[in-house]
Amino acid sequence: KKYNVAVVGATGLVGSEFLKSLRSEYVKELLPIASENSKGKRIMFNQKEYDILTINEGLESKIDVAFFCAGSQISKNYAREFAKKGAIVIDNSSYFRMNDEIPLVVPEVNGEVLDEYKGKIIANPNCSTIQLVVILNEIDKIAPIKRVVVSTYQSVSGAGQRGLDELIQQQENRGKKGGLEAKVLPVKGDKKHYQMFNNILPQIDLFEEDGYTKEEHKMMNESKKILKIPKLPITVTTVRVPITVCHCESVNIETFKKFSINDVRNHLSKQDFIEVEDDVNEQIYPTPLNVSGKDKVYVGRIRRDNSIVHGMNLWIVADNVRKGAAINGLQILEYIIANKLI
Ligand code: 11C
Repeated sequence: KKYNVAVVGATGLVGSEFLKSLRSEYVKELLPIASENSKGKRIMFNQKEYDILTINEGLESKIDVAFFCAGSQISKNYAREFAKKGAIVIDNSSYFRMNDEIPLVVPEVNGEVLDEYKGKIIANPNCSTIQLVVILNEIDKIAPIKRVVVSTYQSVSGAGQRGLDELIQQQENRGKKGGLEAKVLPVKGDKKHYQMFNNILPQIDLFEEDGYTKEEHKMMNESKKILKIPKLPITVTTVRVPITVCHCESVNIETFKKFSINDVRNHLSKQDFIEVEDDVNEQIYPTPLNVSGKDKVYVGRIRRDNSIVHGMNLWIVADNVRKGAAINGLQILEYIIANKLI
């Protein structure tokens, strides 16, 4: 069976990556949708050129499934409209994620929440959450998790095209007058902006009253929802580093019962959506340069935390634009097709 597939935000970082991997075998008609600024642009899919549509033009068409990756405001204004017209909406924004009625899905972790779902909107989690829960879910099967402490090292592509452009411009123009000027990072909507080149910024998104950022709240709240451990003690510090693609995470996990590091490594190695790169004798561990462009979640530096009774440390890396966004959205689409939920 084939479907009419719309991509809302088709010219953006995530939309482009989604179109690169969308398989033509289940696309009847592709509807690439973007803002008025992209009017007149065309995009390639399956060796064919497509005109970009505005969102209102899209709404007039028959759409079976729409992938929204144009930010929260667009999702807020239009996702329900698309759903009302009969489309299943896979939404990459944060807008619906914590809504109790809306499933928040990483298919290899909790795809089954879709099996009985009668609604039309499905939320795709935050990039840094996805790679974390893929690993935590497997650890929890070996030894139930008691507490998690995470520090992230996130690339500028997480801040969208403008964040990515800002780092690249600073790199290229750093010798020139004003070449290091910052207008976007750490976050477009905040009062101050700081140089990203040759720097590290312990702020991703806006601060909330408790001193944590929205990104930190997203990681804590979304992880609890996806793992179905609402009271999981988890604390997170999110940090922007001057690299273009991939998010890295240093993760400390305390468990309720004992485990062997070998069992952890073997179990993770057996999962086809995880790649274990872990041999310190050969200096093998995942890095952003090697993981960029890949679709699995990579893990290394798996070792015991000797400061507590049952604990471990590990290092998780994934391509935030692919597994962290576009590919996870595609996997949701493939899950609903495979399970005849569409
Ligand atoms: C970042 N994780 O790296 C953020 C971007 O909620 O989908 C993802 C924002 C979101 O800046």
